[in-house]
Formats: sequence, structure tokens, C-alpha cells
Amino acid sequence: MKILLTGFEPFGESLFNPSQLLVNAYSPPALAEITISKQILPVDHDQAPKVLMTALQDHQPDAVLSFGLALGRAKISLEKVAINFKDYRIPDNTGITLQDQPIVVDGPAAYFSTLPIRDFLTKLNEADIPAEISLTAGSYLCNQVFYSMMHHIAIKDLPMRAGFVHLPALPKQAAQSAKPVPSMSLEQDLQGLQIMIDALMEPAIGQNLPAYP
Ligand code: PCA
Repeated sequence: MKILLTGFEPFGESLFNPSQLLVNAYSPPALAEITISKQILPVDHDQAPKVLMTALQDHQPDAVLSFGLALGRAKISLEKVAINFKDYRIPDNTGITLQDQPIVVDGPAAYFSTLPIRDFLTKLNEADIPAEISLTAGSYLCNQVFYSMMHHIAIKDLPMRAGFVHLPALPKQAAQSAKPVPSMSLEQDLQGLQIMIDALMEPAIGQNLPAYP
């Protein structure tokens, strides 16, 4: 199985992005029958979807696990829905703030994740890793990349499962914040990622798309 992992560079006031550190730090267990490719995405309204599409074409993965930071969330957020809406709360890293715009003109209002997020949730919780199914990936770059990816896979009818996962801040980000911010360690993020990859590798979970994912 070929799995593409994506993370984002830091943005806004954050000096680190746990998604970037997670993707860079991950290496699969020895003998695992998987090929991992990695792509860090810029927080750039124009470049982020393009860099992701190029990575999809270059690596032709069976599954894509995309990660980003959701500062303020206390659990690993398994995103269910990507919406066709850009409405940035803060500028991207090029200084642009987009508001009230579709991601794809005349595209569907939303896409669902095609990752087995219910199975992910069960397995993460069994391992005592705080996780939840989230019904909003926001309206910033993470949602934009999530929607663009699902739209690309849908219109090209690619045999690829894909979805988005938001991570809490890292402890060092919480420590440096004036406000109380929940956090999760990189070690726990890594453990969570391995659990998700193991679930994808299980034939009953990883290969059969549920009728209603
Ligand atoms: N989080 C932002 C964009 C990049 C990231 O890591 C978001 O939630 O949209």
C-alpha cells in the first residue's frame, strides 16, 4: 500500500506546526508492506492545492492522510466534511485574506472524507489517545486543501482514499501561549498516526469502502 502523508508549514503566530513535525518524524516499522511518501504544504492560497495535486500525481498513493494544526482543539480531530468555502480568519503566509469565496466555482457544497474515520476513532480511543470526529475543518487552508483534494479525486475518479486530520498544539506551543491552550505531544501524534496506518492496512478496514463512508 502506498500512503501519502501531508503536513503544513507554520503560519500565523505559530512558530511550529505539529503536522509538519509529525510527517517529517514518521517512519514506518521495519518490514511493514507500505511505501510512505511525504509532502509539506505551504500556507499559501494559490500554491497549497497545486503542491498537493503534484504530489498526488507523482506518488499515485492508495491513501492520503493530510494533517494540519488546529490550535485550541484538545483532541485529534478526524475531519468528516470539507466545504466549498474560503473565508480566512487570518491572512495566509503570502499576506492574502480571502473571504466569502468558493474553492471550486459550481463545485458541490461539500465532500465527505473517504478514510475509515469511525474505525480510526475506535482504535485511537482504545489506545487512550484523545480523538474525535469533527464536523468542521474550518474555512482556511486546511479545509481548502481537503476540499481541493476530494474534488480532484472525485472528478478524476481516482482509486484513492483521502481525508484530513487536525492536530492539537504541541506542548511547547501551549507553554509559550499567554492563553490556556490544550496540547498533545509529538510522541502521541506519532502513536496516533501509526494506529491510523495500521487500520488502513487491515483488509477489512483499509480496502473495503463502506457504502456510506
Ligand atoms: N492549520 C490551518 C492551515 C495550516 C494548518 O496547519 C488550518 O486549520 O486551516
